[in-house]
Amino acid sequence: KSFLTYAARAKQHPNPIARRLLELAEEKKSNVVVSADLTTTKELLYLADRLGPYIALFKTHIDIISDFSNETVEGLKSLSEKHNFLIFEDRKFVDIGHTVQMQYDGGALRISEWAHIVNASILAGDGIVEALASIGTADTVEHKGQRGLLMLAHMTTKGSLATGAYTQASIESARLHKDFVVGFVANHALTEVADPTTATEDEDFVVFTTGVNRATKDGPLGQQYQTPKKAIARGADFIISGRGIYATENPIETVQLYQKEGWEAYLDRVGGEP
Ligand code: UP6
Repeated sequence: KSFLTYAARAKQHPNPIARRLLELAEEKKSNVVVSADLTTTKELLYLADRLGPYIALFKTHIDIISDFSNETVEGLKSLSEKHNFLIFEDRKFVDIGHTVQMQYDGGALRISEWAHIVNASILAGDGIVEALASIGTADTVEHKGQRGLLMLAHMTTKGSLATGAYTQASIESARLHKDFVVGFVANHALTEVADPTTATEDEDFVVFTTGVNRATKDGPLGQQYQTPKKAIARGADFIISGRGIYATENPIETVQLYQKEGWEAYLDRVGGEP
């Protein structure tokens, strides 16, 4: 769990994408990530345009878009520039290295071309990170090595097996690839399972917490929620919320509430003035 400000962390972070994200969080006073689980290009881009000013990161599940095309990609890219947010494709890569390379680079969805951040599970071992890093850190014209990875260290659902040795392996793998791994998708800060004897001083993994909802009631199909305030108190640096924001009557008002609550909880943690 970090008690430093985003600005202080941005200055010393070794990872270029982490630096950009921490800088823009400070600039926009937002640690909100909207999980845009919508199924058409029009809805996706409309949400990104309306909520863009209030968020740090826009999370997609691009394979649920029924009419994915070049327009989807160009729209996301231009809205990311217009509103200064980064894009996180929640692809949860999990296959062997050779396969994930093809899924990440090219294919129908061209994820490496437009997603600043993707995530992966350590289920298949550390080779997956090496495989994705060989694409994400490549100096191609499209992204000039400006890509980052999050390790899916926990899951929010009831009965999740992403615990114990699995979570520990996610941390160890992250440590081996600091130039590419930005941090973790985790329900809380991971220092309690990290081995402090191997943690180095320059280590600063960014924690992203899903399952954030101001209504504490858990969702259907095993989804479990915590409030923005609680998530940040437990070590989240960025809070990820989907239905809690986009499925409300007025998503702009709602995202502003999440922004305010998330920012105040962050200030409480770092001991800053509002
Ligand atoms: N997500 C979780 N839990 C995890 C990992 N990822 O909920 O452990 C993702 C889901 C969804 C979003 O794939 O896109 O976060 C949660 O949406 P919600 O806020 O509408 O429940």
